[in-house]
Amino acid sequence: MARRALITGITGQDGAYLAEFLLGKGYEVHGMVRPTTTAGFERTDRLRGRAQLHQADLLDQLSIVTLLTEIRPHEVYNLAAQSFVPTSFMLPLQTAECTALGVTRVLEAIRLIDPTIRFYQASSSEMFGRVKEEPQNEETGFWPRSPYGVAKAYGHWITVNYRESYNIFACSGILFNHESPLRGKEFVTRKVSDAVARIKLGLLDKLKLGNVDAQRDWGFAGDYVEAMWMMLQQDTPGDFVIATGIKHSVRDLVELAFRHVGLDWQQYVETDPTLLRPADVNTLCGDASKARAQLGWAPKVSFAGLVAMMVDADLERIARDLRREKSEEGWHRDDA
Ligand code: NAP
Ligand code: F7E
Repeated sequence: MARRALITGITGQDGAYLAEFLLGKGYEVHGMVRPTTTAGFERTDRLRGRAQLHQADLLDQLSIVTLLTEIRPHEVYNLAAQSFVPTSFMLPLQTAECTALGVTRVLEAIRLIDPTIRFYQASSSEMFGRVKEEPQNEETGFWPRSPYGVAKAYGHWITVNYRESYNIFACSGILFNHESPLRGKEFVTRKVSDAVARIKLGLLDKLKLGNVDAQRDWGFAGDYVEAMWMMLQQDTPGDFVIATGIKHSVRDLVELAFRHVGLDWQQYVETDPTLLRPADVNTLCGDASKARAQLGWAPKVSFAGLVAMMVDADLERIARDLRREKSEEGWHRDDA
């Protein structure tokens, strides 16, 4: 009998990659979708007929209880969150309700319905915030710098607490930034790849950015979802940092992305103070030695490979949309 997995946040970037990965492993995949989804179904369309989608909301305890009762999954991957840091400054309470308390709601449902369900919590390097040491590992203390980071720190500790209190197989994956062509366009890597493609195709002339000195440890989402699954296949649950161990600045990212299409970034990029955050995380770099040793996990895609993949995907997508628009215009002219 196939193992059943429930993914909250299946309409997000990681949800799409994880669903595909689990289907490849022979899982029966179920996804939780908010009736008021903001991400929409663009990423889940390709899963049609292969993954089953169900309506529920992390803000609504009974909807989660009902869902677990219906599906009775063997594994739950809690990827749903309000995950954009600037929005968390604007909506700190909504972020706390979803990104922090939402974790407890899922854990409570597991405790009530079936405490043998294995649980993965999508924790974040944003918990390290104003870093206490470099690189950061599972023992590094937290100093979150945004309502999002604070909410994720709560989610991490409640996961540890349910493991220690109720013996639930609960793992916290402390994932550093991971990106892909499916990344939301509000995040800096995709904002850059989309703008570079538009500039190259003559559709845009400027790209406005905030803190270009910020440094991140960026990896490929496809590599990172594999680590989530690996954590739940262990004999004992634990917490793991997932990262490449290499950091780059936003400036490096921009330079590389423009160079990939033969352009000089300095002619197109402007800084905009309105894009600065009330408090930013200036540097992050992870030490994934534990994951490498215990899970046998290692990233496969390099930073340069990731940037090229994202710019090429946006170039292809935008050029395709342009061709479609032109051919539709042609149809309309013929009709007139
Ligand atoms: P994402 O693209 O922003 O996806 C977030 C998902 O959460 C969406 O499917 C969204 O669905 C859903 N969601 C939001 N509020 C919800 C609610 N109240 N109830 C149910 N679903 C809700 O994020 P991602 O990049 O895939 O990241 C996945 C998880 O990993 C998130 O928890 C994120 O915080 C965490 N994380 C991400 C990274 C990274 O670099 N990508 C690193 C560390 C940790 P709708 O809006 O469509 O309803
Ligand atoms: O910003 C700087 C910005 O929004 C990265 C989420 O997935 O990863 C993500 O959070 C850096 C920051 O990601 C712009 O100030 C400069 O220092 O792409 P980001 P993030 O805030 O690191 C973590 C691990 C998560 O868990 C989160 O869910 O880039 N930056 N100029 C900019 N950032 C954005 N978005 N837009 C700019 O124009």
